[in-house]
Amino acid sequence: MACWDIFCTVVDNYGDIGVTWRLARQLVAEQGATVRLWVDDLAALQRLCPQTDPAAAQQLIAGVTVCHWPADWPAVEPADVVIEAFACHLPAVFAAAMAARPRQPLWLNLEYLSAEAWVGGCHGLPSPQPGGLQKFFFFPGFRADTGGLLREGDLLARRQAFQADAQARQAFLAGLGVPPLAGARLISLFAYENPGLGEWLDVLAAGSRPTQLLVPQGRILGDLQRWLGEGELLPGHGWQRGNLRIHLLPFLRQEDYDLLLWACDFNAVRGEDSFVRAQWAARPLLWHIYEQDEQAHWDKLEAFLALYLAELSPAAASAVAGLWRAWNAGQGMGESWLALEQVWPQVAEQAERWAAQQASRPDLAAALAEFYRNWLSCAA
Ligand code: TRH
Repeated sequence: MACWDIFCTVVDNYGDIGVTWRLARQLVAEQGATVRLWVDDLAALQRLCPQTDPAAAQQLIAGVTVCHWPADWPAVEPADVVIEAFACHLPAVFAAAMAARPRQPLWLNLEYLSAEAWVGGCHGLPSPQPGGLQKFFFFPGFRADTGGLLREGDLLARRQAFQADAQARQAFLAGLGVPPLAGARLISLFAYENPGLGEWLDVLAAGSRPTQLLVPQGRILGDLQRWLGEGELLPGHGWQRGNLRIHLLPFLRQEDYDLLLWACDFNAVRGEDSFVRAQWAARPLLWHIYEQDEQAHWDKLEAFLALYLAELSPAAASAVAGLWRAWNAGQGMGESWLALEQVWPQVAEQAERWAAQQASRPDLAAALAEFYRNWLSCAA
């Protein structure tokens, strides 16, 4: 059974820890691996996984040994596979210990997710390191020439069962303090600050169909508060504006956030991990991409849209692209939301088709395990 070390520095937000925590659990549960997850900020993990003790140097959760990444690195024997997530820098002493190991470990740099075509050409490329160590770039992605997406083996079956079970959905929502509302459309909202929110909420409030908007605590609350014209917004509270009912939720456990995505008819998500999870929910979605220097995120956004919309009619593709561009530009949400409503059935069908297509490929944890096996057999 191979041992893996995964290193994660929490830059900001929750994507880095969200992805590595998910990967660590899946390697244990499905690949029979022994995993140590090194995290520099345990408080961030605690938000996703409340049983985390933020003060513990080491703790076992879901079969993963979660270790605090200390400023003073202790003497630690490196594992068989070492993953540095998102180009975080391994402690120099640890890298030296890797080089000194009788059988050197496989060293992988797990990169950020992108649908851009160049990713396939870089996936799996070696990057020579001092001391004879072998490091490789490992790219998640949507295309066949990448490492795929994180997806637990039973994820789609669990999602389908939940979505087919109206009682389970209702009980879950009731547990969040969200009562059923006849004929309402459910939307979840997780986003960065966005000046375009008000325009969207205006059309939802004025719409002929009731909408329930479920907002876990996060960076969008300032814009929501301004639109509502209220003081501090507290989880558990709700507001009615026209045909729009807004419910503020606490930040959920990562497993419960999946259920929220499955329960909703439309999900506004952000970053990397929630973006992928919303795709597995197989419902129409809206992506607020993480802003990058020199506006590089726009190329990423367009690359994804080109793939995601390829099988839609021009009218439906243009409605989705228009909405996503408006949201990321922070303007034009009113008109583009109304355009999306016109093509909703096609977009909903596409969301299901896309999830099934992506799920027909090997998942990221399986691809990593296979990469390691191949590397071992080449080294033998
Ligand atoms: O938090 P993010 O904005 O993370 C971002 C991105 O990953 C980005 O690519 C990266 O460069 C930047 O961080 C540093 O969005 P993301 O990736 O969706 O991560 C959020 C995590 O939080 C995800 O695992 C889902 C989880 N989550 C919960 O567990 N409960 C919740 O209530 C919500 C809203 C999210």
